[in-house]
Amino acid sequence: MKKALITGITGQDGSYLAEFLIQKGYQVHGIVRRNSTLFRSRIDHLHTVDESETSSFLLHYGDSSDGTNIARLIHQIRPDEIYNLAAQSHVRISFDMPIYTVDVDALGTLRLLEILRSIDWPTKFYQASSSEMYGQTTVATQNEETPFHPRSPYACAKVYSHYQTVNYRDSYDMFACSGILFNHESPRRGENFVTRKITKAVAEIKKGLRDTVVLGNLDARRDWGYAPEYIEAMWMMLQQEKPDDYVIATGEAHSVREFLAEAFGCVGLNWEDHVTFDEKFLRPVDVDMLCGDASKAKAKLGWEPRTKFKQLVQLMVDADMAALEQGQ
Ligand code: NAP
Ligand code: F7E
Repeated sequence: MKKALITGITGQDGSYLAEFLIQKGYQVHGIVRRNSTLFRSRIDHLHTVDESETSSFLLHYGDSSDGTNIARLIHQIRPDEIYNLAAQSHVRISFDMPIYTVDVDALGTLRLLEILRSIDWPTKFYQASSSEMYGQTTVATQNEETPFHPRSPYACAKVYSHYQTVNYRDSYDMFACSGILFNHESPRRGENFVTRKITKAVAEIKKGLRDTVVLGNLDARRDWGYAPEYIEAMWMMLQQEKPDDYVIATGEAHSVREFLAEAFGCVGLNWEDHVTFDEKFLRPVDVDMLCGDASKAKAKLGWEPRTKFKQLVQLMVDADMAALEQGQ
C-alpha cells in the first residue's frame, strides 16, 4: 500500500486529494492543526472507526511552523509521496498577516525540503504553487516560462517556495514538482473567496434570507477551474518519470462581474440589484488579469480541464441552494 502525506488536508484541495488517493488504494496521512473544536467539515466523512496502522485514512497533529514535529511525523510515516498544500492561502489577509504568511507559506516549504534532504528512502514531493506568482504580468497567457511579478505577501512567499522546490530538485536530485495552479473552485471553497462568497449569497438572496452581498474589485479577471480536476493533476505530476513544473489552468479568463452575472442569472436574478461596494474588500494592490496556458500539462501529463466556466458557476450555485434546503 503506497503512503501519501498531505499537509493542508482539511482545506478544499486537501479534502478532494485525500478522497482521490484513497480511491487509488493509498493509505492517506493528513496533518491537522490543533483546534478548539474537532469539527472538520471537509474531511469528516472520510473518518473511519479504524485508527489502526492499516487504516486508509489517518490524521496527525502538526503545524507547518513547527519543523521538529513535521520531521518526527515524516520519519514515523515514511511516506512515498508528500503533497504540501498547507498555507495561509487568502491573498488579502496576507497583507494583514505578512510575517505569519511567510513563515507558513515560504519557510514551511523550506522546513519540509530540509527534512526530505536527510531521509534515506525515496519520496516524491509536490509543492502547491500559484498563479498569483505571475502578479502584475504583461503576458496575455502565462505558462511555465513566464516571469513572476508577485503583488502580495502571499505571492512573494509562494515564489520563494517555488524556487526552493526547483533548487532542491537541482541541488539534491530530489523528485520535487511545483504545480502552478490557477484559481480552482468548488462547493468546498472557503466562504471568503470571491466565487463562494457570491454563490452562497446568491442562494441566500434567492431564499429571501438577505438582500445584498458586499464586494470589492469587480474588474479583476481570473482563470477559474474546478478543484476536483486540479488535484488529479497534482497526482499525475508525481507519477511521471522525471520531476518537473506544470501550469494547470482552463485557458479562459472571466471578470468578477461576469461571475456575478452568471451566478445571479442561475436563479433568475439581476446581480446589479443586489451587489454593494466596500473598500475594505480591496487590496493595497490587486492582480488585474490571470489566464493560464496548460499546454505542457496536456502534452506531458495528458491533463485537460473538463468543467467550463458556466458549469462551474452552476454547480456551485446548485450546491449552495441544496445546502440551504437541507438546513446546512
Ligand atoms: P485552503 O482551503 O485555504 O486550505 C489550506 C489548508 O492549509 C487548510 O487545511 C489549513 O488548515 C492548512 N493550514 C493553514 N495554515 C497552516 C499551518 N500553519 N500549518 C498546517 N496547516 C495549515 O486552500 P486550498 O484552496 O485548498 O489550496 C491548497 C493549496 O494550494 C494552498 O497552498 C494554496 O495556497 C494553494 N493554491 C490554491 C489555489 C486555489 O485556487 N484554490 C490556487 C493555487 C494554489 P485549517 O483547516 O486548520 O485552517
Ligand atoms: O479573489 C476580487 C479580489 O480571494 C479573486 C487563492 O486561492 O487564487 C486565490 O486567490 C478576485 C481578486 O482569490 C472580493 O480583489 C472582489 O481580484 O477569490 P479571491 P485570489 O486572490 O485570486 C489564487 C490562485 C491562490 O493561490 C490563492 O490561494 O476577486 N474580489 N471582491 C474579492 N475577493 C474576495 N476574496 N472577497 C471579495 O469580497
